[in-house]
Amino acid sequence: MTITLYGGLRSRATIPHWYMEERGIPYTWQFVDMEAGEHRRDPYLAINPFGKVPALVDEDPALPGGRVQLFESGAILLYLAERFGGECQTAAERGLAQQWVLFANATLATALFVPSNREREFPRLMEVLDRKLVDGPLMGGDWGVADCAVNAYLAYLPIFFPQIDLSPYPQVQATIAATQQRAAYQRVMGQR
Ligand SMILES: N[C@@H](CCC(=O)N[C@@H](CS)C(=O)NCC(=O)O)C(=O)O
Repeated sequence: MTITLYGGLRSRATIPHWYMEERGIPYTWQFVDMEAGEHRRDPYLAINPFGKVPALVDEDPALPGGRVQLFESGAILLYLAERFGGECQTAAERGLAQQWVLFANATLATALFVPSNREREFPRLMEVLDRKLVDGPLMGGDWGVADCAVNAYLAYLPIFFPQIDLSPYPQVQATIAATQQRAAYQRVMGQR
């Protein structure tokens, strides 16, 4: 079995990369030089025709056709969680994991990275998350795919938006600090 994760510097590839490090999933990291435009030409377009990172290829004779090829960080995360992470084993677990991964990638990411949304949506989401995070991991139990998806975006805040005042959200601040302390997160971010 060979798993290859394709990603660039300071890209969303850090999210599945972090998950694989947390779970001890063996993988090969394939750097895509986005500054040189490698993501927008072959051979990378054969991996993701939309020319975006991350993408993942899982090659295993036991898989139909011998391989699974995926783009979209959320799809990659959910695949890894089910196949290697021991998560998403029931419809209920799968539904909750999908809820949080989609929340992170659609709702939270849009509130952060679309400037016109930031003023209106960001405080609204942060207030609710700040209360929710008091309860610990988002799906209960131990750290998992839902925490990876949401906390990765929270930890982007001091990197991409250091000007945003997070003091009204102490639990969000504590979650970011806890993420930054995780050895697997440090290994991934230290390479960027
Ligand atoms: N929703 C996608 C977003 C992918 C995405 O926009 N990736 C950026 C890097 S973070 C990219 O490849 N940008 C290059 C481009 O659009 O040309 C995901 O979560 O994987």
